[in-house]
Amino acid sequence: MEIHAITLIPELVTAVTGYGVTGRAVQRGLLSVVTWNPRDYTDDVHRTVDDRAYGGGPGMVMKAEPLSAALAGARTAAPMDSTVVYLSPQGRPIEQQMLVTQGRKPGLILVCGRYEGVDERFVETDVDEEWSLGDYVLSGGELAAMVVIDALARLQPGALGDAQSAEQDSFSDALLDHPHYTRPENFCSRCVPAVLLSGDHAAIARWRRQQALGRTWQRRPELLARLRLSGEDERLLEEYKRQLGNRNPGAGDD
Ligand code: 9D3
Repeated sequence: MEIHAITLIPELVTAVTGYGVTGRAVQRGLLSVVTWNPRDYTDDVHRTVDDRAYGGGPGMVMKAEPLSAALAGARTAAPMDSTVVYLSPQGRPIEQQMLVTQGRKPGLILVCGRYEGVDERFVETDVDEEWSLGDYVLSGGELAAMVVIDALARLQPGALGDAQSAEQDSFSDALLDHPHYTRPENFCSRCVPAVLLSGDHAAIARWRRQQALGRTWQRRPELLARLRLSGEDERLLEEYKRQLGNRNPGAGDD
């Protein structure tokens, strides 16, 4: 897929294409990232991209004309019907399913704001969707764009190794992961759970599923509430709670 990013700091956004899974996806031609700088679409000597807010108050606002002109540039190069996503604190919190849906399409145009944000008329006329990373304050949309690019890169067919991609089609989005261990068997007097050394692959799969269910129940109960558990999952989770209660006397049992 092609991702076009409208940004005042293109070097920041393109940094993700130089490393790791994202870098390999670009090298393999599975992903391309192209930047468009609103500053290159100004017509005054100062190359002005921001101005004071109507109504007063601190902080500057990104001007609509350079943004719109940069977007027109992006549209000439991007696949037809590319979705225009503005990354902003007012947006819909990003979830994996939104990225899976977007990752199957050929083109995406990301708009990164700086300062207090962009002129609302640009949002009204040019933006299809507004996405947020969550309820905390960043200083601009570039890091959010990098997050989206990273998450989309690893969803492109062929971007991950075989082992990783096989793991992806399973239930991995819905539950938190189980714990992982590697050598040595004993680290700071803490041993690897015996079942993982047993060679009993069915028992290992059961233990991992139980850990995933139990940790999700403890740490992210709202994720568990979205699911309809099988009878086997219910039993595994009940056993997890019971074992926890035994090691933690007096704890609640809901
Ligand atoms: C402290 C500034 N705030 C004024 C009350 C508003 C504000 C303006 C601009 C807060 C953040 C930003 C810049 N943020 C983004 O561009 C951004 C963002 C974020 O801050 N949090 C979560 N997701 C995102 S996506 C883009």
